[in-house]
Amino acid sequence: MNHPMLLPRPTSVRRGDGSFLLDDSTALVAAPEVRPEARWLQSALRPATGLDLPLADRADRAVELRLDDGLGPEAYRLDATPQGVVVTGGDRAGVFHGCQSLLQLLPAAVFRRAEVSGVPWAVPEVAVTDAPRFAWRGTMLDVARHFMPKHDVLRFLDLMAMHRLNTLHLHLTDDQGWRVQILRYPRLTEVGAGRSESQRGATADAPGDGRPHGGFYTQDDIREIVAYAARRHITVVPEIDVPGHSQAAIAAYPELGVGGGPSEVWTRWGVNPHVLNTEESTVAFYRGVLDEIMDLFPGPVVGVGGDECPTIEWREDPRTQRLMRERGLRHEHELRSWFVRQLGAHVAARGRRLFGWDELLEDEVPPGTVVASWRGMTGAVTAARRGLHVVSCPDDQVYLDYRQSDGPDEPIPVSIPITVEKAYAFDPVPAGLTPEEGAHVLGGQANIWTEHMDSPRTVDYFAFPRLCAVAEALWSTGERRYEEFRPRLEHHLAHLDAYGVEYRPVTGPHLW
Ligand code: TNX
Repeated sequence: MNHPMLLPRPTSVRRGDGSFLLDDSTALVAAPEVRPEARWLQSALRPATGLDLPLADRADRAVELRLDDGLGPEAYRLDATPQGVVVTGGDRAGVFHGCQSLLQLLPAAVFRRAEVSGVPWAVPEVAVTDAPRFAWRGTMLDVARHFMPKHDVLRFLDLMAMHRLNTLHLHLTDDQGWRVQILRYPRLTEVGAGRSESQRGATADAPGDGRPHGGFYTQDDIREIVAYAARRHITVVPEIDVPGHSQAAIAAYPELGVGGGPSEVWTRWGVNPHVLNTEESTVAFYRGVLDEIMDLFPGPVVGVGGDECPTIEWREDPRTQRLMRERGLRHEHELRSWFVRQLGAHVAARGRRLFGWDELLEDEVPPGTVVASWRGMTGAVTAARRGLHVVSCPDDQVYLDYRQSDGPDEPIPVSIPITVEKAYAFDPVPAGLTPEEGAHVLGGQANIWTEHMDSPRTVDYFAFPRLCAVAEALWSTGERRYEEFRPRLEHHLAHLDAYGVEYRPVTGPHLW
């Protein structure tokens, strides 16, 4: 290896001829502020190397972790010489990212979970400087359509951290399931977290998978997920989707629906005509839900969805029409925004920012709202020009539920093909914005919708290696060339192999 194959690509790398060997004479030296990062590195190195690097105040042969506030947020320097390794971070997150790079510089077997003998744990002599291009480097996981057990969410967080991704957007509720315990409304999970095998009414447009399915996170599970993420410098952004995509909640509490509402959690995919009513009592209900959500998720941003909200039920309901007149609203889409604004005010009152899909731009949105642009990049342009912060996640580039090729052997051929190369070309800043407008783009995220992913194994296959490409698009500065990325990706896949990720092979036969 004459060039250290880091992924995502760092700002600069200088390679020397020597190397530093990690062995049982090596210690970990860390400033008190970065002890948690040192302990993380210690436990990350232990299983495969069998080394239990002691924490020390000083040592002759050391991996040393330091802070230097001259470096920017999340930035780091990694200097490995035959005498030792020094990771210097602009902040704790920077130190953590530097530790991730250190792991990647070691033989790929370091990602195995049991001791590997006969491997010299050599770090090549390098000087790496690095800093992220964007502050929001995300993945959205839809745990509503198919539940992802806590254990697998924790594993997914480790994989995100390996790729310097720092934001996990959890899509916690949808028509097909409510996945987070809310103490004051127990039926949300007692009823809303499970669906029957019913295939009644399935159509070509709205098929289902005909299987019973269920699962939810207790509040203790959520606290564990949030803490595990925080230790890896990942913020978890919750999303409670309203006022569409809410059939699971309506099944649990029919008074939330229009005219009695449907009585079952939906068993099909697609867009559902059933929506929440907009009574004051429904707004109050969701304020209560968001209160518990904000207690559980300390991050600055709280998602309320706002996407794909059909208005037919509101149009046909005399009571809703009266509420609209009383509120001075003429169109049903104004009612959707009204509803979102009520929740926005509640979120803002607790010092948090509202996060929602680009449908919110069809009307007035509370200042400070963060908009996820999913219908291509149009939403990103509109939001940035309106001075709103943007997270880009255009469906034609970073929807990881879409098929990975246009070949005949696609196991689950959803939508248009998004190849690794196409995902790699993703630029979160849309063309045509002025630099000031462009500065409103916080970053981007890959969205993993799980209608067709009923196991963590399937999520691996759809997420990787495209998520590696998206991670680099979000982290690395400077020109990106796929031909330069490809060999680094192949080197990186050995890490995923060692870790046990069932990614889609980039060459050779696809076994699925
Ligand atoms: C659109 S993106 C949706 C999801 C689906 C996804 C399938 C968005 C805000 N809504 O409800 O799962 O397409 O690709």
